[in-house]
Amino acid sequence: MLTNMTSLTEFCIQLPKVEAHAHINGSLSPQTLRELVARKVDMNPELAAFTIPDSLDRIDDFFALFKFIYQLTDDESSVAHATKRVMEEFAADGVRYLELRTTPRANLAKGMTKQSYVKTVVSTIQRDCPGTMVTKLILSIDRRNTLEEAQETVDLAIQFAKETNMVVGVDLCGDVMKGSFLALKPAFERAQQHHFNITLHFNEVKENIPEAPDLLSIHPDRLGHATLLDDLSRNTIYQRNIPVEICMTSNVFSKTVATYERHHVKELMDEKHPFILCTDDKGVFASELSNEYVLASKTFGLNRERLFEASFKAIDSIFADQETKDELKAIWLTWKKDHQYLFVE
Ligand code: 6MZ
Repeated sequence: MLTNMTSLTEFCIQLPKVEAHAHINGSLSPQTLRELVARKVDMNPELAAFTIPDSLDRIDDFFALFKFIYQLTDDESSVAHATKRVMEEFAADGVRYLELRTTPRANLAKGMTKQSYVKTVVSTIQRDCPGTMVTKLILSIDRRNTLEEAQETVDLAIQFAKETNMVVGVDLCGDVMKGSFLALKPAFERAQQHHFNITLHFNEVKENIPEAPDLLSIHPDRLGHATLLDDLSRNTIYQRNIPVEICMTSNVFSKTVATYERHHVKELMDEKHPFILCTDDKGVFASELSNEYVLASKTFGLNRERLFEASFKAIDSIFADQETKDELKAIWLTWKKDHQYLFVE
């Protein structure tokens, strides 16, 4: 009898995958954090004491972690190192198409402007992206930004999209309890006029529900999380077939979803609604993308065929043209043909 000795974990690592929701500074592995600390500990010994907690009481505690992490990526060379490592780790985990996202950040004391921050990320992608993977960039607008700051991010997206073909979208992220989307809406509308795809962190906590109609009013191309859906949001998302970026570990870790079993991806799967399994912040939440597939499999009983299907269908929701999607689909199908033995369970 044909038996398959490949574990589910190994299968999920080998499976070609799309990662579409990964914040650079949240994706720094313990090893990368150690490397970044080592570069700065002489100047700032306090950095050596920092550790990522095992769990968080509330999502608010998550945003506070970046006060530390941002000290490690406060100059261009550290940003380059972080970006390189994040790409290498995703590629080693079987990611074939990566949309990284990051919030342009300045630190004038070290000569870093928002523009040089983005330039550093873009040129690191150009120089160091592993050959097995394509990497694109989404620029994030933080909910705490002023409209002027948000417009500056759109300016950078326009500039770097012209200079390279790398910037494919604009995101709304940041502390879920702060800021207002309406104040930033003109920046997103301008990004759309320049043909950028838009993804918005959506309804992570119940306090976000009242502004959901404003977010949906700009017709986003994808939504991040979409954890708590009131009827209006649910109907709109289903009617417009808006793909959802799903981050199971992130949601359970930061307590916006009670348990894996109760995760809303189940409803999306039942409704055959488009979704992409993603990590969000694989460093903070200690979960590689392959692990998100393992979790989905174990929690909802998905066999290897269904895992392949989830990964394959995700290609339809990436921020790329049809030609790129078709090329990726061909890679996925060839991989499947060559690895049929891995599907025997
Ligand atoms: C909202 C999040 C997030 O941009 O500096 N970020 N925003 N919800 C989430 N879910 C838990 N996870 C990460 O990466 C870090 C930034 O990404 C946003 C936060 O604004 C955080 O400061 P970059 O590379």
